[in-house]
Amino acid sequence: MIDLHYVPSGNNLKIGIALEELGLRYRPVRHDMFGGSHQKPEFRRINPNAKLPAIVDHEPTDAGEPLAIFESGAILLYLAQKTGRLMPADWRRFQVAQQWLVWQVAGLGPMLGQANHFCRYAPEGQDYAVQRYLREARRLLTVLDRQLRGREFIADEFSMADIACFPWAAGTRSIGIEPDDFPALAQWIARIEQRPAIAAARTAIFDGDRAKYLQARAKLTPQEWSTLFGDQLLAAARAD
Ligand SMILES: N[C@@H](CCC(=O)N[C@@H](CS)C(=O)NCC(=O)O)C(=O)O
Repeated sequence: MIDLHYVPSGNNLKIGIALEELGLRYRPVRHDMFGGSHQKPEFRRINPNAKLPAIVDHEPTDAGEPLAIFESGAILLYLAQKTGRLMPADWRRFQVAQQWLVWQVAGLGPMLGQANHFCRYAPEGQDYAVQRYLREARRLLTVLDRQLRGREFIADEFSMADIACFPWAAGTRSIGIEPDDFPALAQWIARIEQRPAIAAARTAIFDGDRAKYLQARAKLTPQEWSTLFGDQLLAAARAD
C-alpha cells in the first residue's frame, strides 16, 4: 500500500495518473494547503520541503521500513523502478524520456508555476513578471510541441515523461494560454485524455471540484496568503 499525500493540483495529478496507470494500491491523504497542514512537523518528517505530492511506500522494494519519497519527478522514477514499467526498456529511449521528465520538473513546472502565481495569486499590476513568465511558458510549450511533431508520445512510447508534462500542458487555460495554439501538443493532450487512468486520477485528486482550481483569479484570505506565500510560510519552515 502506498500513501499519496496530495492537494488538488497538477504536480499531484501526475502521481495519481502514474498510480492508476500502474494499478498500484494507494490511499489518498488529502492536505489542506490553504490551512498549512503540510507545514506541520509531522508532514515535514515525510517531506522536509513541506510541499505536495509525497508518498510513503509501505511495501518498498527492499522489504524494509516504509519509505517516504518527495518531489514529483523522483516519485515517478521511483514508481517506474519499483514496477519496471512506464520508462522505456530501450536504453536510448530511456535517456529521451528521462531528460524530458527532468525538463518538466526543472523548467516547464517552475515557469508555469510562476506564471500561475503572477496571473492568479499576486496583487494586480505585476506586468513585467506576468509577461516574463507567460513568454517563457509559451516558449517551453513551443519546445514541447516541436518534440511531439510526428510522434505519438514524447519518447515515442507512453512514459513517465508524458505523465510529468501532461497536467501542466493541459492546464494552461487558467493563465490564458490556449493549448490549441500548439497543434501537435493539442493532439497529444487529446490522445492522453482517452486513457482511463486520466479520468480516474482526476476524480481521485480533484474530488470533483476541479473547476475551483482553474479559476482565473484565486481568492485567498490574508491568513491563507500568508500560509502559502508570506511570513507564515517562512515561520513554518523555521519551526521545529
Ligand atoms: N517541485 C515540487 C513542487 C511541489 C509543489 O510546489 N507543490 C505545491 C502544490 S502543486 C505545494 O505543495 N504548494 C504548497 C506550498 O507551497 O506551501 C514537485 O514537483 O513535487
